[in-house]
Amino acid sequence: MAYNAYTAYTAESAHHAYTCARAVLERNWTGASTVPSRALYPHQWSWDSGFIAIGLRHVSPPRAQRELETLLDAQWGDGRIPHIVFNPAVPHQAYFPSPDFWRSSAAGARAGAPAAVETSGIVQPPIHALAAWLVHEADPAASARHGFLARVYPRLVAWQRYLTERRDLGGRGLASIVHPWESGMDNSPCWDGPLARVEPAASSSFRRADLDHGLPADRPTDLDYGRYVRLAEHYRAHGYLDDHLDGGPEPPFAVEDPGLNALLVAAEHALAEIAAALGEDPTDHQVRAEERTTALVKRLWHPEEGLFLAHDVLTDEPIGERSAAGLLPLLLPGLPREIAAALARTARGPHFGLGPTGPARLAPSYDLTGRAFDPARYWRGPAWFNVNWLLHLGLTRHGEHELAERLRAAAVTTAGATDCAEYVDPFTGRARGARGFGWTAALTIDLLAAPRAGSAGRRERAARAVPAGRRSPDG
Ligand code: 9WN
Repeated sequence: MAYNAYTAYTAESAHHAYTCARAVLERNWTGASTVPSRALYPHQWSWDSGFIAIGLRHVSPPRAQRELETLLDAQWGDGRIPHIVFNPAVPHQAYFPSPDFWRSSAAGARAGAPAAVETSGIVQPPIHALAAWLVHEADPAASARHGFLARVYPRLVAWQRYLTERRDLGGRGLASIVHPWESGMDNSPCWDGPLARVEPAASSSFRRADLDHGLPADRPTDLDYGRYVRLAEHYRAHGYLDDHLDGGPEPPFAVEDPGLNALLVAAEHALAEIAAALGEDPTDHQVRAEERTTALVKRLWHPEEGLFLAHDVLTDEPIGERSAAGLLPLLLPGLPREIAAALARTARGPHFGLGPTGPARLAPSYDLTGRAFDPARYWRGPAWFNVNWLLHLGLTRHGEHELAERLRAAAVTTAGATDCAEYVDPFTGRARGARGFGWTAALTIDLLAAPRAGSAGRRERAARAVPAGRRSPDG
């Protein structure tokens, strides 16, 4: 049977996936947060922690709160949430670029980098407000008793403001990334064009640590790394300031990514929910969510492609590569109905292959027919669980239940069969990258708990999916 013919998983495969995912979450927990991978990524990552908290809430809501608050403790004065928070107990050679590369507390002082902790200087997509809201919803009474939302709300608002004000580099109502890592989809072919203009740092000037743990065929190339290093050095040399609209230097890379901007609008909706739960007026957030949905559609929607495309701010041109990021605006409740329907058609079509007879088991990160497609290499084709989780949520929101259920079933069985791999071949589900990966584990638990279309309420479903007695005593 073709994998995409799955519409459900067996109780046995659900149990196996759950057991494996729980074990990963325990193994990767440091006491204050969760590492994405013990070997490859031994620090705290920003969007990883958001996804991890979304799964942890089913295991232990207090631990999920802690995950997010540890991250927020490293927030900069200008509102940015750094993409890595370094664990000082981990030796520098364990991960590159290490704290002595970023030098955040010194180089980032003018932008408000914290003095007590070392971080990177760039950011990742803003999943955090949605994560905070979902964590709250897992146990609203305990969350209210501990003042969780009241503590995180002002910080999440400052983060939103950083992205919408400091990072609107194109002046078009959208946030820009200044480094490919900020998209979270590091070596997506979408960045090849804008990156080609960046002179790479010599590969002899740095030592990659990722190849100590990952296969070169699964990872970005040395040439990509040279460019990543050059861009980060450039940003660092300017104090990580985002001031080019106020006369500062123009960034050598500035792109509007539909994935990050979709999450930014989803964050505004989540902030509205949080404000209302705190007894505040949510109207401003609701208005901004609407305005940003309009900007996203106006600037990045390409009807002839049936997809949102990234936009190069420096050349003011769309980037003609099809990435799964272009499907993520499905997350937005206010997306016009015909656009949501077109996105679902694109997901089922030849570029993403998710139709009933299509070749893909899970949504690939990049166009199956694209010039740069590679089923093994990182964000150039493999399927990632966070992207598939976001698509599951978006498809469900727009009534595309059949496809959403197929993604859920494929994600759960694939995670269980691969020891929660970092990413997988989109056709075969063969494991790639790290095993025991944090967000794969967490999102598997969340998918097991998510309500099915037309089924009983979420809590009832969650109680059935997450075996009794599995919640931690503190949860
Ligand atoms: C650079 C931690 C992170 C994820 C990213 C993923 C990868 C880092 C790397 O790992 O990026 O940030 O070293 O390759 O691309 O999405 O957050 O899991």
